[in-house]
Amino acid sequence: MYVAVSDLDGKPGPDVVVWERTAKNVSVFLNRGDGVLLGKKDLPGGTAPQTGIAIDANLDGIVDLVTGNEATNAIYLHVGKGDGTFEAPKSIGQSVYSRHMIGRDVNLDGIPDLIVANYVATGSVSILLGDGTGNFPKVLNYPTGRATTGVATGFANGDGKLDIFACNSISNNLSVLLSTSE
Ligand SMILES: [Ca+2]
Ligand SMILES: [Ca+2]
Ligand SMILES: [Ca+2]
Repeated sequence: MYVAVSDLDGKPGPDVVVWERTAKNVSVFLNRGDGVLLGKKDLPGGTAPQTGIAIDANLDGIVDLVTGNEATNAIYLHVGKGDGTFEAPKSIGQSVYSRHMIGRDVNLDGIPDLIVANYVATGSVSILLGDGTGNFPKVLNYPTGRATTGVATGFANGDGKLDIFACNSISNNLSVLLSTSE
C-alpha cells in the first residue's frame, strides 16, 4: 500500500491517491476544497499495485498516475485528464517486483524518469528512462543489497549530480548508486 498527494482536478486543495495492493485498486480521493476528501473512485491497478507516484509522465501539463505491480512486474500509466479522472491503464514498462517508486529526471534531459526498488532476494534498483510520451522504454538495472524496499535521491559525493540511495531489508544495509550522468 502506498499514498501520494497531488492536485488532480485543478480545484483548490490537494487530492490523494492510494495504491491498494490487496484490493487491486488505485483509489482517488478528490479534495472538496476545505480538506474533506470526497468518496473514493477506484481505478483498476493490475494484480498487485504496491506502489506508485503522481507525476506528469507525458508532459502535457496534467498529472498522471504511475503504478508499480509487485506480482506481474508491470508498470502502468493512468493518463490524467485534468478533472480528477483518468484514462484506462496501459502498460508502459517493466521493473522487477516493484516495492517503492519515485520519479526524478535521472539523465537530465528534462523528462521525468522512474526509480524503482525491487523487492527480490538479490535486490536491485531499476531506472526506467522516460521518452516524454508517457512511455519508459529503456530500463537500467543496478544490483543493490538483498530485498530492496526503498529508494531516495540526494547528493552523496558533492559533484552536483543526483545520486540514488536504496535500503535493503534482508541484508540490512544501504546502497548508494553514484550518478555518472553528463
Ligand atoms: Ca484539487
Ligand atoms: Ca500528463
Ligand atoms: Ca529523464
